[in-house]
Amino acid sequence: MIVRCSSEVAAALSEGRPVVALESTITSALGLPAPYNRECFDRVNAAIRTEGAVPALTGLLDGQLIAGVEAGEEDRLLNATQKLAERDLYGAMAARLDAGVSTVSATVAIAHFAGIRIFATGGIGGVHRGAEQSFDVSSDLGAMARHPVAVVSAGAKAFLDLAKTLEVLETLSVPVVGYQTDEFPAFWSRSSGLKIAHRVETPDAIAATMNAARDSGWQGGLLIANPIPRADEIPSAEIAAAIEHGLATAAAVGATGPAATPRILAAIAAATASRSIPANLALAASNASLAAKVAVALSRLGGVRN
Ligand code: PSU
Ligand code: MN
Repeated sequence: MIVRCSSEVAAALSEGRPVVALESTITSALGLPAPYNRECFDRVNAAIRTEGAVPALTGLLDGQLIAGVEAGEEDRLLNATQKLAERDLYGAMAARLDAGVSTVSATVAIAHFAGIRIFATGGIGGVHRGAEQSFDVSSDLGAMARHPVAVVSAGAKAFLDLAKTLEVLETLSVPVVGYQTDEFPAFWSRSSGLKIAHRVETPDAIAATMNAARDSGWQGGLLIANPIPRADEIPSAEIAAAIEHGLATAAAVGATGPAATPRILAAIAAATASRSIPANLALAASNASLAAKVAVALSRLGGVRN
């Protein structure tokens, strides 16, 4: 197999026990400032284990794609500074890159190759505002259409153009499933005003939807939209000013392409006096917990592998 699974992840997969893939960008300094990146990693892992599933941190070490870390490898990924989208993986493997962190697009690819069906993140990348000029559309969207992995996310980051993001997901035929919501969540806020068609109430219903897609021959993934817990949300009016500031800061320093998302996130954290960070940690833990419940349901239904 092209992916090196940790011994724990390999054993769980071969025995049909629940596994949840994780990206490593959000738990690096590109996603959250230290020490919150580690706190995020610890909380997400704990949330998955509490539900009885095994976390599989993805990324690249010594030129190898990995799913699950052995002792000592965790720090190498938390401290890595090279962001790898799906298309960056193959050059990094050939060049035997020391360490690189996986984005959502890279993670759905690695999870697919490893046979893991579900993945928890914070928020996916999507269509950037002004994409009609810049053409900046995250490869996360296309990757979700090409790899049979369900992504649990608190919607897409609210500094993106959420309406256009939903339009592109429709074009790509990626099913969007609202977990106990009729609305596409806006990452730090539960509400975006944008409706999604398919709503489910339970992790079992998510697993059933995934199995229906797989058994019908759909070769791509699904997006599971899980709003941030009520107690942790930042109302959209409050975050709106910080988002404008974040976008302006990134534009002023010329951060475009892959550099845009990390720069915007850092500026929003600064503009909210770090209030965006606990919200980010809470939604990541909540997504991990839901993904683990779905993994447990898949395991019970006998469909843990893709
Ligand atoms: N969500 C976060 N923090 C992040 C990201 C998402 O809260 O750092 C990362 C994810 O790895 C996502 C990536 O896949 O940003 C999207 O980057 P881009 O817009 O360059 O495709
Ligand atoms: Mn981009």
